[in-house]
Amino acid sequence: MNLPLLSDQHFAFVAVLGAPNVGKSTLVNRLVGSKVSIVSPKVQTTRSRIRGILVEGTTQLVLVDTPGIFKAGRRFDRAMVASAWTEAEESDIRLLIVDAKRGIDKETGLILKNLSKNQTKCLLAINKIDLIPKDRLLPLIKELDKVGLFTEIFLISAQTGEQVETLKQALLNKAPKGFWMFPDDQLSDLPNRLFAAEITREKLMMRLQNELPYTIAVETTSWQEQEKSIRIEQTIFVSRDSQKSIVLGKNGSMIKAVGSAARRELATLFDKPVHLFLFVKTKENWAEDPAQYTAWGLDYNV
Ligand SMILES: Nc1nc2c(ncn2[C@@H]2O[C@H](COP(=O)(O)OP(=O)(O)OP(=O)(O)O)[C@@H](O)[C@H]2O)c(=O)[nH]1
Ligand SMILES: [Mg+2]
Repeated sequence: MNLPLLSDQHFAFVAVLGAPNVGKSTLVNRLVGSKVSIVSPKVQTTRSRIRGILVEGTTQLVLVDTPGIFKAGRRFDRAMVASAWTEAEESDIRLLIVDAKRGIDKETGLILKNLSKNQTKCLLAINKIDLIPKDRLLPLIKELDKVGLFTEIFLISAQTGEQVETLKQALLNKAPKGFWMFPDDQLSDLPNRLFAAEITREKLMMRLQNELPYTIAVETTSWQEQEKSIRIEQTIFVSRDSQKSIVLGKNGSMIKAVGSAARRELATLFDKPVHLFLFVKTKENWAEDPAQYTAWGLDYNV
């Protein structure tokens, strides 16, 4: 494409905020038009900010997907939530997502309280409208409007795409004049090694039950790009030996299923056959290891 003249360029950071599981990552992927952030039916899927980049006309938007905000206890959870609030403060535009079905639950209530304290103006998107009859939305819209923080309200389904284009145009129109910060063909700022680890973590989150998804971390330990394929080695960290056997599964069935799902998706995403090797290691208290925080741009001391 022809780059717009510098004097014509518009640019904005858009922080996408909300309670866990409301559909922030699904929306960011849809707006970018490509998968940049992993999605799962479980809460706390996103663990750090993920930037997706969107270009249209003279405007470049950086959509910042953030971890869901909730009342966090553990150090790692506190770091995730803190990173979401940092993005909220540092962005040009804030977009709050509320789940149409859950409405103003405990987590969203907490977010509204915090935003109100600082009188932070936001755009609001009520998401998952495909799940409830339209007439049931009215009381929720009224209640949210009363909060007095929202300059515009959108009713969307990130999953089906309903009204996402309207929201996108509104975001594009809000971007002030400013130079683009990324190349026009870049979709995300996450390095391939980290993104590949995320894809494997997504497959684990889909399959593991109860607390287990929250006690694992994935690291890409080797990445060899060859002419016709990519060879990737990753380590899955669990915090106790007993969890290792669950991740491996009976006769290795779980790790095999995770590996082949991840490998298939990586091959599509990177447009090359992928050879993926997964190892499972016990690392007690990986969530207390400062290196894990640095890798993901999280603050250890919150
Ligand atoms: N029916 C329906 N489901 C949706 C919609 N948007 C997202 N979902 C589903 O909601 C679940 C959570 O979606 P995510 O995009 O991972 O939510 P998130 O807000 O990023 O979650 P965290 O990263 O955990 O904070 C997934 O199962 C999605 O498929 C929607 O518009 N309609
Ligand atoms: Mg997410």
